Parts: sequence; structure tokens; C-alpha cells
Amino acid sequence: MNEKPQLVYFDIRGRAEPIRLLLEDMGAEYEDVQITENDWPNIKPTTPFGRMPVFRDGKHQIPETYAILYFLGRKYDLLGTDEPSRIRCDVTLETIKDFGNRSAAVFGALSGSDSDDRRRAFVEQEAPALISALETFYGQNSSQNGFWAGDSLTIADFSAFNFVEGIENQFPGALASFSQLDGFRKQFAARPRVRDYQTSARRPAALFYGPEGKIYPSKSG
Ligand SMILES: N[C@@H](CCC(=O)N[C@@H](CS)C(=O)NCC(=O)O)C(=O)O
Repeated sequence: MNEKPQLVYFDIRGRAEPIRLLLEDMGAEYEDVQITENDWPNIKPTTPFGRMPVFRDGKHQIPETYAILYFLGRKYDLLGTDEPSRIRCDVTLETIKDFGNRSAAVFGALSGSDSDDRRRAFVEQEAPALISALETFYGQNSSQNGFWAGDSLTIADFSAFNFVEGIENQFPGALASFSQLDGFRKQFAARPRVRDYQTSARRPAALFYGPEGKIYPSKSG
């Protein structure tokens, strides 16, 4: 019987990264099981929906990224302290989840003659529009200390940090005209356990799997 909670995912940051960041920031003891592409066919049938991440904690086996984040949000009391902050937490999560799914659809599944056009439209129009809306939304929080949902840490902060860091990793400088989001990125990266994790060997170097293999940050941090 495994005593420590166990996170099972590919050997990339991908969907597991906000979960890893949360566990690291909480100082949780956990086993980060990183599956290679070669090993995945053997592991796949052992997971509830044939997909990862999967989180195992005591008697719970939890598939689905956001179910895991909400489980950890309840476990560590990271869901907001009042109704306005709980709403902001949920809205942040849903918005970033949609963006991730759109991005995966445009870059992962599309093929055919219009795929380049659709990718360009996503990078040049859809993504900047969303980043701009998130900059406004973030700025509307009442927090004096830089959180996304009220005045305390929530799962939205891990999701938002992973989002802005992912933008900066793939498109260095893209956040330059979004000073509030960039300020949040830098402030959150300075959290002691987040900083330690980001410079540790525990962190997968690759962002995700592209059609030709692993994709790495254009520049670190
Ligand atoms: N909605 C699911 C999606 C999970 C998902 O698509 N996982 C991918 C990796 S990012 C996967 O397991 N792919 C391997 C496969 O489908 O065989 C979640 O957020 O957890």
C-alpha cells in the first residue's frame, strides 16, 4: 500500500504542472510518477479513463486534472474564503481550462490545409484577446497581495501561474504589454517553494509533447 499520495502523468509539465506546483507549494510529500511515451501503452489500461493525470491519495483514485485540483483545493483549503472569492476562483479555472482545451485542439488534433491559418488566428487573435481579458479580470480582484481570488491563496493562483508561465515559455516577451499578469508571474515565481521546485531536477524540462516529440521552453523562467 502506497502511503504517499501519487501523481501519475507523462514526463512533461503539461496538464500535471499546476498540480505539481500546488503540491510543492504546500510542502506535500508525494510521489511524482513520470511515464514515458514508450511505457504509456502498458499503463493506459490501468487508469480509469485511459488518460492522465491520475492522482492517488489513500482510498481515492482521481482522474481528470480539474477534479484533482478541486480535491486538493478542499484538502488544503484553497477554494476561496467567501462567495466572491469562490466565484473568482471558479471563473479563473474555467477560463484557463477552456483556453487549454482550445489550444490543444488547434495545435494537437488539427490537420489539413487550413490548420496553419487556424493556428495563426489562435496565436495572433484569440490568445491575445483572452490574455487581455484575463489581465482586466485579474486587475479587478480586491487582493492587496496579488492573488486571483480574494485575499488568500487558491487553486486559481496555481492554474493562472501555470498559464502565464506557459505563455512566457513559448512566446518570450508576449506578456510585456500585460504588466499586471507579468507582475503576478514574477511575484508567484518568487514563492520560496515554487522557486525551489522550478530550479530542481524534479521538474520535467519539457512543456508538452508536440507532433515531433517533446517541446521545451524557448527560454527558461
Ligand atoms: N480532461 C482530461 C484530459 C486528459 C488528457 O487528455 N490527457 C492526455 C495527456 S495531456 C492523455 O492522457 N493522453 C494519452 C491518451 O489519450 O492515450 C484531464 O484534464 O485530465
